[in-house]
Amino acid sequence: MMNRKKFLQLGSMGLASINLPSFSTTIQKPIVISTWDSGMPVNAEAWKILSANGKSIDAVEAGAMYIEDSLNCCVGLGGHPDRDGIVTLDACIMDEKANCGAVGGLEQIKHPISVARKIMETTPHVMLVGQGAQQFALENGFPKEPAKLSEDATNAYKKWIEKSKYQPEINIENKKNNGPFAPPFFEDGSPNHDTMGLVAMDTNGDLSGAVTTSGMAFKIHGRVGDSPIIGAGLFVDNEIGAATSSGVGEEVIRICGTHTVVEYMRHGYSPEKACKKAVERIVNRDPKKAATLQVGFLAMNKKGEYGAYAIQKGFVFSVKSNNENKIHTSKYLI
Ligand code: SD4
Repeated sequence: MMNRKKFLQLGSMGLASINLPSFSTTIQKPIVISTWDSGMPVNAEAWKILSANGKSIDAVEAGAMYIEDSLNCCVGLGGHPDRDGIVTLDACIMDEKANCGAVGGLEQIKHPISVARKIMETTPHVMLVGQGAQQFALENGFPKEPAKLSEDATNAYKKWIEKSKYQPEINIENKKNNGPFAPPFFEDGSPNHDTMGLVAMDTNGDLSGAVTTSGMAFKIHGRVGDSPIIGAGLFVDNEIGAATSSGVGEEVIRICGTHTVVEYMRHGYSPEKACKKAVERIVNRDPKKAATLQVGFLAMNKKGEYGAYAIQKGFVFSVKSNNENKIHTSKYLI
């Protein structure tokens, strides 16, 4: 007959054997993931910090700054203007301790991501917008610079102003450019995604994220999307994982998108499945409307596993770790 001591011994062996696989699971770190194929050089910039055992918060800021510097892209002062022809920038940043900072509708400042970080580190607030955000930036030594609309952005704006039709469509691929890695385009061929979201885990296992954008092209002046809103465009929970988004911000805000993704991961879903569940929330609410727009989520969990999901075809994301450096195509729902 089995005595109590033997039972307990067996029991503990049983438990050990159940727990073993998770102890032996290798955590992929450091690692950085970012939205779109334009995330490749962004990841490379973040990697310089991550591979030198730097902190994920520094890595994501450096990645976001890189794309803000590159005026050929649709992010930063070279981005698409609003309907009044003014470039307004949104950004946010969040670290492993849930410290976060954000700016909305910031004009004539090259690095909104660094202003967001400054707000996070030096004020009791999370978000500053418009004039107040600019004033804060200037007072903190960020130089004022005029927007430098890229050629693409200028042409797209000139084309748009002809009809001034307020019907923004984001990130839906032009049928003519539907190769697996073709970026989404406006009718005239210019790229129509304007957002860089990235999430990184450093060698310490700490997660951070950053998002920077010129927002939806030709938006109403003053409009702020999901990108600088913590829980919509970005959310980091260092116990669980982190997520970012791209696409029509209004739809992301309606479901607190990235917070929702992280909560699905908390309940055991993989990053890809968690992103899919969030996309389903948007689509199920209004399938007809969802068919006309794009939203993509990108997420990472604490094991360094990552995944994405979008409403439509065309969302791609970039990954850099010790094992890979490549662009992935996101799965999509409709
Ligand atoms: C916004 N989500 O302002 C952003 C736009 C975007 O690729 O992601 N563009 O709604």
